[in-house]
Amino acid sequence: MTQSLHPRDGGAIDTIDTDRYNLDDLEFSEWCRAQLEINGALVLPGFFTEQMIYEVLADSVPRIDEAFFTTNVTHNVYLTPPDDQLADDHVFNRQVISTKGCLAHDQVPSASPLRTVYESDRFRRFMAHVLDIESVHSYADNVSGINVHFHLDEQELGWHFDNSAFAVTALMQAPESGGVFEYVPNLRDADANDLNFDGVEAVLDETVPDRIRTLEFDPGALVMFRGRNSMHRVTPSRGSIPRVLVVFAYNTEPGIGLSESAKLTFYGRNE
Ligand SMILES: O=C(O)CCC(=O)C(=O)O
Ligand SMILES: [Fe+2]
Repeated sequence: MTQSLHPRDGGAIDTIDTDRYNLDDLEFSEWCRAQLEINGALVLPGFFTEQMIYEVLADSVPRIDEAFFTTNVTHNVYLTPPDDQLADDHVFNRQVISTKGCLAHDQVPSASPLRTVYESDRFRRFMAHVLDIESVHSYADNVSGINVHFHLDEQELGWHFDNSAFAVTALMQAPESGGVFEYVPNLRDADANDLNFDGVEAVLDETVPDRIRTLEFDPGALVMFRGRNSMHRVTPSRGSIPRVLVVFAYNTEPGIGLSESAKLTFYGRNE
């Protein structure tokens, strides 16, 4: 049967392709866990349905003007303020550029399939199992949970380590070219306070190209990665089609939300 591309006319839509991926199959979750551990990243192609992609793009691309754009923001790879005890060209202080637009959680329509997925207990149980943690929880603020990122022509994310222990993303639209996710698995051990200056510097100086891996994924893929220890970037998008990527953000504990100042930095507002 041909699926309608206007699912709202016919009620709720399918979001996750559960014919292809059985989220309750423990053997499958174990396999995903092993992939994540070995590679620092897991890609499940075609995880989200075409209907869902259609809906998300229809809900978000026409509202690109409402996104908060950070252009020419520079940061170090550790996403911390500079250390003025160290030289400007010390790897800790070296600046890279990130530019992107973001629709925050409270800008995602209440009927969006993104909310269905984000709130799904089944999806959460699956992720907790893959991540080998007890449970995952929503952010206790109005902006962090679901974010829709846009990269217009020439926009990119510079090399960085994430603050969060894990990331869950879903590509909705690829640009004409560029917008490639590159990463270096397990470049440091954040829990051991290891910043690995030499390793990071070698990547920034492009002296170790063979250590850099490309994560290939098409629209509809679910991507999970451990960005706290695996340094990563997204190369500049090229062309008039924006890259559209959804980030689902969770915490390992309930009740955690962003501070007012962090909201201002990342979302341009403190409400
Ligand atoms: O756009 C992506 O694929 C990755 C996003 C990312 O690394 C981040 O938001 O920290
Ligand atoms: Fe990241």
